[in-house]
Amino acid sequence: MSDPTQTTPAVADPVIAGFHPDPSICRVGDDYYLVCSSFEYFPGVPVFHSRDLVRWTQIANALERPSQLHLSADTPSSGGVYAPTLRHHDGRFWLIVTVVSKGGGNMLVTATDPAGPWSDPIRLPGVPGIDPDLAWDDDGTCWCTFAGIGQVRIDPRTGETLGSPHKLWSGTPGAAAPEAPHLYRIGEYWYLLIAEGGTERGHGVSIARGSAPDGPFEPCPANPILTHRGTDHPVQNTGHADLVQAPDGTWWMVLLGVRPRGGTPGWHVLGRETFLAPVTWEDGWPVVGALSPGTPVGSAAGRDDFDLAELQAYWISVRSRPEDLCSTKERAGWLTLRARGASLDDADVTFLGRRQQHLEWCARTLIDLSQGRGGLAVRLDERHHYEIEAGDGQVRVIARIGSVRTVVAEHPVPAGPLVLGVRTDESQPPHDPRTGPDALSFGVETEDGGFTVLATLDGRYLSTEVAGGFTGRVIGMYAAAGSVHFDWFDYKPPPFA
Ligand code: 6LW
Repeated sequence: MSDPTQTTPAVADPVIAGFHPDPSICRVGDDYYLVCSSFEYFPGVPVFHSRDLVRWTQIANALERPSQLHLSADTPSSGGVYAPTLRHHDGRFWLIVTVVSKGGGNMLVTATDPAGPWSDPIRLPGVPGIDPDLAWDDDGTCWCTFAGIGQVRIDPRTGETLGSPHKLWSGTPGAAAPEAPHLYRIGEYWYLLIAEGGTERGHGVSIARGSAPDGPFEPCPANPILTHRGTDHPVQNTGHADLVQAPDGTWWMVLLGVRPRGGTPGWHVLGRETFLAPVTWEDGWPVVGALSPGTPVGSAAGRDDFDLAELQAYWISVRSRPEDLCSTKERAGWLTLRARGASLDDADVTFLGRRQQHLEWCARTLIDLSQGRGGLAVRLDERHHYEIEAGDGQVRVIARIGSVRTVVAEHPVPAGPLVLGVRTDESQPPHDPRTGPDALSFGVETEDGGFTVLATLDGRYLSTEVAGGFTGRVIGMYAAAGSVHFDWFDYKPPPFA
């Protein structure tokens, strides 16, 4: 048992903070591009750009049209879009991904500009499983490698499989879940990088090499080449990696990791985030260095006044985003959400949110309830969310934890627009082992700019260790009845005033 009086060491920073797992990276000239999984959210597959591997800007979502991504209403939370691979070949970007949803499966989209537009999907019905990878041989043969670890040749222009899938490698004997394969030609070898041990605390990265893309492969004697299992490192669950070479010849790994906080067993609330590590080579095997210092701030802190006709790329909705239910065009300068589902418990809730990217943060929104009821929510999934909801002259804080749904606080409010807010409770010491990972205070802003807290809730119930699944917290606005208008949404790290 760990010593409960021991406090958690200082955290290391990701390069892309918040729920941005399963990173896949490629470089073209001086430009790096990176994509992540997006699960039940729409649009899907955020695309990032960087020149230095540390500072990343989101430039698109690859799956942003209903013709590219249809997530049926019965797509469970943590179903949907899994583990893309991004490659540049023959003057085009190729993105292959699994959509875990009715009518989904493995598919690929292409673009000449990673900022879009991306093509409609080419389906790959003959590619089984999840985590597909793409690699090309010198003669143009395209190898698709998938979790398990298996492989099949494909024609990426038609989606046809050429021959039957064959088993490639099972990873370290006895290790769970060999997955996330990436195949590379580096020097005289073909390298097969995989994740194993499961995407939880046992996660790690292993590698094998051979002289042909379809094996046989010889495992690295130093496997796993990366894992934080059983260590006191503040970043845990490290795995699901991809390699890239910089223009100066140095090698780098992007990988996912989580930042658990609080007492035992530790809760992480931001989902799996993207980290960076340097790679050197010894005897033809990669050696992964300590995680690089990342950037302390995520991509998109700040205020959105909803003055643009199109929503910014970081906004995501649950499963779909029909324009007649979610638009900045209906009332200029405002976001209008029209209710479909009646609450965040419903699969078809009208919701627009952004990933939580900071450990301490505050979000506020100015809401006009003259035509409906709605609010501000922190969502992990349908069964795990907290929200502050207003309408009919009342404001209430609601907590949904597993099968339990309860109104925690209720208060009358005067008619007219209202500022709703949620913030991490700064009075809670974040590294106190007796507490959860954080505490969230929900309230309303007073006329003089003060903040009246209606309820403070333990953040552990909106963590992956409680809720399960592959995602992280998303903070946003929703409509519960009628039409609800939002003048602005502000999200930022401290100071809150
Ligand atoms: C993904 C698998 C994994 O498909 O988690 O961490 C799964 N690795 O490779 C969901 O992201």
